[in-house]
Amino acid sequence: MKKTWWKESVVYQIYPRSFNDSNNDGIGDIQGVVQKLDYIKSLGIDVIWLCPVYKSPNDDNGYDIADYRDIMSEFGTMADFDELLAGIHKRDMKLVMDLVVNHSSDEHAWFEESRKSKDNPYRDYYIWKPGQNGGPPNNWEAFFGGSAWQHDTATDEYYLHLFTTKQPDLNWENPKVRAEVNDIIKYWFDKGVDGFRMDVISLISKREEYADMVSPVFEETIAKQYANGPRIHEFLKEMNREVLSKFDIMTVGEGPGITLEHGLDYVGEDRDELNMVFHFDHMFLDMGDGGKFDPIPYSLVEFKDVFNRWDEKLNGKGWGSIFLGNHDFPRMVSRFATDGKYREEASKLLATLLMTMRGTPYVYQGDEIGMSNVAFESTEDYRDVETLNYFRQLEADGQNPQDHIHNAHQMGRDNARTPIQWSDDSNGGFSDSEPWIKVNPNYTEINVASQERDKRSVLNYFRKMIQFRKEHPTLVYGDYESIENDHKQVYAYRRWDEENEYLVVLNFSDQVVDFTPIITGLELLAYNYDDSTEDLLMRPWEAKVFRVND
Ligand code: TEU
Ligand code: CA
Repeated sequence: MKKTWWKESVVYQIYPRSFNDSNNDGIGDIQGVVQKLDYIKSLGIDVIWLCPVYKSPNDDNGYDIADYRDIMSEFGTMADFDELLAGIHKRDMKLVMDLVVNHSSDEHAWFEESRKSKDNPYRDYYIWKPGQNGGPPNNWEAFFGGSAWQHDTATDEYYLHLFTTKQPDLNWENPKVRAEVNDIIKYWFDKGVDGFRMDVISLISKREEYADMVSPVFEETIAKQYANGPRIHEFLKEMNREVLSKFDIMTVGEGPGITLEHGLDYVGEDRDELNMVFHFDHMFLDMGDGGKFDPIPYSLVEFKDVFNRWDEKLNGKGWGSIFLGNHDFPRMVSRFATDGKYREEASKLLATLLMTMRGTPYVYQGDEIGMSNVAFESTEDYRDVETLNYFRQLEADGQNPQDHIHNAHQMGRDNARTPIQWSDDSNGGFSDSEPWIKVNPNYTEINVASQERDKRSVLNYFRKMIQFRKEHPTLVYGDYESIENDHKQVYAYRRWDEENEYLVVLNFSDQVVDFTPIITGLELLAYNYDDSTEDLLMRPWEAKVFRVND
């Protein structure tokens, strides 16, 4: 595979609203990130992915953009942004922005024009349809509940919004829209930005027949009717040709519906589309037919299968991204491991996984200190529009949302959006004022300051493993093969090239497991307990990385 910087990088994702508040108004901001650049650098991070900081009315925390060339006033100014970018580059890191162009805000000037009249020059920037039988044009549902169509009185037509009513979908069939998007991308590249994470890019090409949803399972509707539309690859190739290919940047497309079947179409090295995608195969394992708030159990074997199948599919042909959490999902340690007695060991085990797989690792803010899910007592404490819509829907169905709050505890997006726990000061050192969302009460126990002082902390283990990946390039480019696939507690895999071979053994359980693979000549290089031995009697959530000598 071609060698390039973004394959060798470790990415750190910042959700700015929850990262660090520099002016004590309770909301994280750009200067808050500037203040922490040395901290991020100290982790060994190469690339920062910054979630949206553009002007936005914040219906979906910045994923509803009102001006693609301006900064959200709560976050600061363009001068703050320029300072941030310079500070990142000065430290030899790169900055990737979020590109949210499946939809804009309904407060974007384009939409304000578009809704005025049927012959407005911006009408075709969005997707408008007449109603049918006194209702919406079809039965499509939005990701966050309710119809995906909103009636607008000015012209008595409906507009499509796959997310909230304040996130109207852009009409990519219109070449003017595509040219606008290319201009936006170019604007940020000209400023020196190093790439884009592309929000729900899998959804931009619509199936023009707008046929009714047939499956009661939303995940199937996404895959068959919303995602991977007929012109998606034409659009991405055009974007690549017009702008992406002219800069030394990285791209990672996010996408519900990007399954194994479609992955390579987006990232194949011969495709000239995107560098990487975030697929959701492991992120949807614990979701039942009713979606995220209908959680179901899953097994380690299924989890391993996802990674195995994707690695095999991309092998030699395209590059993967390795992530276990982001701002849309629960905390990785609570979800894929355990946040009980073994929370620290488990966080370190997941760090070991992230840094030893093939593909670019993405670390979500706070995971480097082992932050865990939060269980707010009251529905009033929740802020995320998806969770709030879920509560509203329950109420509309005659139920008491409070009786279902455990689903928000387990699956809600706010789990990942509580403020970063910098210290045991009030509000976790995030802000002097009351934060926009409550701090996880465990900040007195889990915080950056105390972990800085403890050389055995999760934080220092993350640093060590990031360093470890860099010292062993075989972990970046080498082959991957999982062994003992049917083992229910242990995830073990080999990584190798012509010169080196490694074996990674991860005990995903609360039990001691006697794991005896057929491999000999093992030399222990890294481990997550304070001391360790070469044997494979794996303690709970123990992780070991060996060199395999022949
Ligand atoms: O997320 C897209 C997406 O598919 C998520 O909505 C995810 O499926 C959901 O959280 C799981 O229930 C992106 C952004 O990451 C998210 O924050 C935005 O809300 C969304 O797009 C709309 O822009
Ligand atoms: Ca602030």
